[in-house]
Amino acid sequence: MRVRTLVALAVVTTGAVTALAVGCENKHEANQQQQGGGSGNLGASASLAELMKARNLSEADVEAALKTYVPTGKMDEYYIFASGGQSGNVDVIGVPSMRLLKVIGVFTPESWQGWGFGGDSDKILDQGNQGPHKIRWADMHHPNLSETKGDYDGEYLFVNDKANARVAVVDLKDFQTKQMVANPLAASDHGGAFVTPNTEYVIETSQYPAPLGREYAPLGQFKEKYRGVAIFWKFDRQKGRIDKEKSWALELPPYTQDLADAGKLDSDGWAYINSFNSEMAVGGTLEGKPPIESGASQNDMDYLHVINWKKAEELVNGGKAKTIAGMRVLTMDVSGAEGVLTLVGEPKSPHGCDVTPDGKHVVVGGKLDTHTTIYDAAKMKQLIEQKKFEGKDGFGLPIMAFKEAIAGQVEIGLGPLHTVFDDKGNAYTSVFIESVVAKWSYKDYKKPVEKLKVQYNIGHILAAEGDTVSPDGKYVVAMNKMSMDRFLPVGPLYPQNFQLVGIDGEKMRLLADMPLPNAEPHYSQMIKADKIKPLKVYKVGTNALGEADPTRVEGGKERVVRNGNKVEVFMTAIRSHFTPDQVEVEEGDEVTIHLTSLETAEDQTHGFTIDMYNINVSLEPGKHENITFKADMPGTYPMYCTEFCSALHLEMTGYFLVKPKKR
Ligand code: RUQ
Ligand code: CUA
Repeated sequence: MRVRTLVALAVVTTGAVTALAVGCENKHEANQQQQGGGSGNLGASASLAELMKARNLSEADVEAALKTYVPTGKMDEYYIFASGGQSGNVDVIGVPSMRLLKVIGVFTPESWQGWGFGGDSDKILDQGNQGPHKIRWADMHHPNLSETKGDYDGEYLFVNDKANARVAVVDLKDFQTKQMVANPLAASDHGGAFVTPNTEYVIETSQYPAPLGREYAPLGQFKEKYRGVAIFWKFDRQKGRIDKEKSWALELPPYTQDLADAGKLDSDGWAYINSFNSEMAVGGTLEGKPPIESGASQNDMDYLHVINWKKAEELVNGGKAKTIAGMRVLTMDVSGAEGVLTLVGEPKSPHGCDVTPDGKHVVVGGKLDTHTTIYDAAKMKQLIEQKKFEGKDGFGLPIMAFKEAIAGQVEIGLGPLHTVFDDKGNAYTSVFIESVVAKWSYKDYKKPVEKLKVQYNIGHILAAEGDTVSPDGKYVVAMNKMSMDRFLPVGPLYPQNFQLVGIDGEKMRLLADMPLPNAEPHYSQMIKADKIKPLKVYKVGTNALGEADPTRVEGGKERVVRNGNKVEVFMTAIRSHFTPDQVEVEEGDEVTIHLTSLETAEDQTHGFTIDMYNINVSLEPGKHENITFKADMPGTYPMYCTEFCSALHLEMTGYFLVKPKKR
């Protein structure tokens, strides 16, 4: 409305309106712009109308632009942490500008950050190796921010890798990955990473069933040998690391577990995991059997897994678990009998599993169902306490009656998936097939009050602090799988499309499109910017783990130490030289360069590479790196700084000489 008036007025020309329209707080400046406009007495207001005409912009476009434009020198209000999908890394985006601020190297080497090219980050990437395989990619699905009392605290980010069953910990003090844990039990995961309300645990649930510990078993033994599993990774907040020793797991039936969420407030202590393919179809298309997708869609109901994790923790710590592949696992016979693991039906091929901000309900979508189903956490707790079940599944797990466990169902549309929440009791569900965001009230379970078309095939959705105990409202982002006619064509592989939606007005408003050229985002989270307090510089000598490195180098103490065929180079970097700048070793030597940046000024980054040795590290101010490699190629190799750090950046260089062995 404001803009409608504004644009109308703009044509009539008033300085004040111009000032508003150009986002300029200084009226005097705006008036000057008018005078310098060169269009006689038309003024900038008329120019705005002309500009709109020339660029074919509607009033709604102008309003959207004004709502999302962040002028130079001003900051965004929120951060989005988006999963980079198959890129294996995290995208950090500012809202409302939808500008990409950073890509955090996590599972995949990323050379700008020197992530995975010879420095200490290699050791972190190696923590994620599985068996003999150095895995260097990921199918990242669900970033989850650390929480305190169910609210984002801005300290850590956890992410999962669906393809190789791993979880990583990113420290938001420096936006760097600090740890990776490889799942010892499952070969794929999906229901993770989800944190409990005080980040006691990071939950990682398997996706495709397989024998625990990844043993071999023929598909004919699916029911007997194949299993799902949920790992509860214990997070040590003091250390900022997952403590593998204190972590444990729950054996699950071989249904395909999908998404998960932890209870909060009223439902704290509980976790919910949905599943599909309770038919346990395994395909066999060449043998004339139905393909998995149709075999998996026979039953009307799959199962929501309702987990009392506080009780499970007690049982595990009381010695009731069995050790499999080095992990304590509570088996189904114990967890079924003790009320730790209970099932309840959920409509066919569910997806999305989202606990409401008050912790009272769990919302589940359905890929092949038109409803969202709203489960009542308190009712389910009561049914479990009173052991009121309608039967057992094929693994002896108790099943609650669907009708008694739910609070209601809402007819949403075709293919409801994920749900997020605002501060007014509204839920926003991504509706894949219909390509809409459906807004509905999770208080009265009526039909959607509004649907907004998005472009196209929205998979995931996020809202400002939308899965905490106190969502902010304001923004929703539709994460769309397809973007056919939205961006300049770039060949047959299209970008994904993030669409920012304003939800503070009466109606939802589409505000901006952002192409995501960096693979398919799944889950993402949006956090208020002032909750994140990153370092500006490191304390000189800090390594990739965030510790004062024992081999950090002081200025003036640079040296080369030889011990047999082991050569240690203690090197420093400061504008605009490396000391030493000549290093000569013998072919076959094992070389370690301990390299400290002595810089203490903000944004004074250097890079360091030795040509042809696949070595590249990033030296943010104060950073220390340890680079170990074998000097196996005799020759003369320039080493140089890869970041344009000063006027003498090109001179920030030296030689690494490898003297050939006598033959
Ligand atoms: S979440 S299949 Cu809906 Cu991992 Cu993307
Ligand atoms: Cu240091 Cu360029």
